[in-house]
Amino acid sequence: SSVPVGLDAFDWGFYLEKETSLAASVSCFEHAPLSDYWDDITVGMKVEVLNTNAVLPSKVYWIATVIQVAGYKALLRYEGFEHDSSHDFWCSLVSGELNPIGWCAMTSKLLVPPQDVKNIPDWKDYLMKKMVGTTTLPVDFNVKLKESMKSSFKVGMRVEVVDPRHVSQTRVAIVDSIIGGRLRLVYADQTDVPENVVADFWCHMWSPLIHPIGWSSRVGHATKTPAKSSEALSSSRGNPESASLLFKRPRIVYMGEGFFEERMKLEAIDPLNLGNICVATVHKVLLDGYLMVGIDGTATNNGSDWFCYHASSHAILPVGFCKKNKITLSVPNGYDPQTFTWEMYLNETEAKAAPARLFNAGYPGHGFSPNMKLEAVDLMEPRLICVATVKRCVCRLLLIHFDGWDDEFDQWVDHQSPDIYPVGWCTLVGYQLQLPAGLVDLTENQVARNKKTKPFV
Ligand code: MLZ
Repeated sequence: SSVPVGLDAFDWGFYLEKETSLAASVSCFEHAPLSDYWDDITVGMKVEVLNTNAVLPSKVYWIATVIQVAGYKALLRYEGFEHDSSHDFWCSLVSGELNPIGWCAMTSKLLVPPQDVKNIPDWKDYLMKKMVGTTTLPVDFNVKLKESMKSSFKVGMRVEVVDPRHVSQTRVAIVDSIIGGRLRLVYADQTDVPENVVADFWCHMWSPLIHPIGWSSRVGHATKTPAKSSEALSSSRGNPESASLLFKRPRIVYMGEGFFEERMKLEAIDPLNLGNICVATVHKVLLDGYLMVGIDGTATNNGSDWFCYHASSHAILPVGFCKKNKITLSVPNGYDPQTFTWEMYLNETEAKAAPARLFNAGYPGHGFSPNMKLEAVDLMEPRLICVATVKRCVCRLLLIHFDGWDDEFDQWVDHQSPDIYPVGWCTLVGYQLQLPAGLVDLTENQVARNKKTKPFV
């Protein structure tokens, strides 16, 4: 699959209005550029921006106020329009088009008021009053933006990545391209894929699915042995390993007495169906706090669908979690969800529940709430980043719904997942955003149409 670029920016502003939704704030996304600085971006702040409400041969600028912030986008109103919202416009805060107050003076640009504002006799006096006590963009905003877009991974580096077709093992892959901290990984060994196809995988550099070379053998995880004759061996000579420092480390867990044990039962997000939280078993305890977990009652009984979760992962949950949080627990085949009880099941299987204290339940809170919009990776097809909505928040977990798609596509993710992004992120990094299903045609037409006509009715 090719690199998904080339875009007509989705009109998030119109869409949010139509859906009467808010966008989750950039500050909710720790891994997103400028996340740490987003508290400086507030409604009411003033900026200098191109004045499109002017008929002059050269470019002129004007002061505008931020009326609303939605992810990386801001709704702006030129100074002078007061309560008249009819000229409001959406603009990206990170496209370089917005400048701090004083920028025009410093760069000898002309500030010219909008031609449709006619009732202000003394602009100087008006502005003096309006500017009292207001804030503007930090002067180093664009410098910080550039800095926070840097990635420590480099094209050509080798990593170990979970094999999506055989989730209990990892395989070696080479970083082929990097967009916004997301890596396109191409498997080193392509001998098991059809000719003319390049098997690849997309994930964020902080994804729990990727590891430094040597990780699998160190912790005791299965790994795909490359075909002897494959190019993998020769190409590995030219490709440096990525230093383990680059990877997100899971928090340290103490594996002494009273840790997870084989055969212990728990609830776990199904790695192949991320909308389901299932009855599950610890099948193996690896080193460094990693566990091989299997969903109970699945067709394959050979361990090929066991999945590696770290003990601190959001994806494993104590017995009773679903009941407590009014989530439908997916029970093993042959059991009735209506009558299933853990007590009975533990009895029947002669197993113990993993003690609740072993799970990473604590979290300091987050800024997400239901109905907020965002851009989210479809983890079942991780090349795709889609228009999405937070449907539920349960402790650390968010249930992500993909707009226009059936609930079957919903996915539980951690609030700190590197696979969810603020509104406007795709445009910022230059990645294709998947539009809500069913909206595609409308949006294509809209590009050709005058921006101010209502596209979604
Ligand atoms: N090939 C898949 C794509 C689904 C993508 C959904 N993203 C939310 C299908 O059409 O089923």
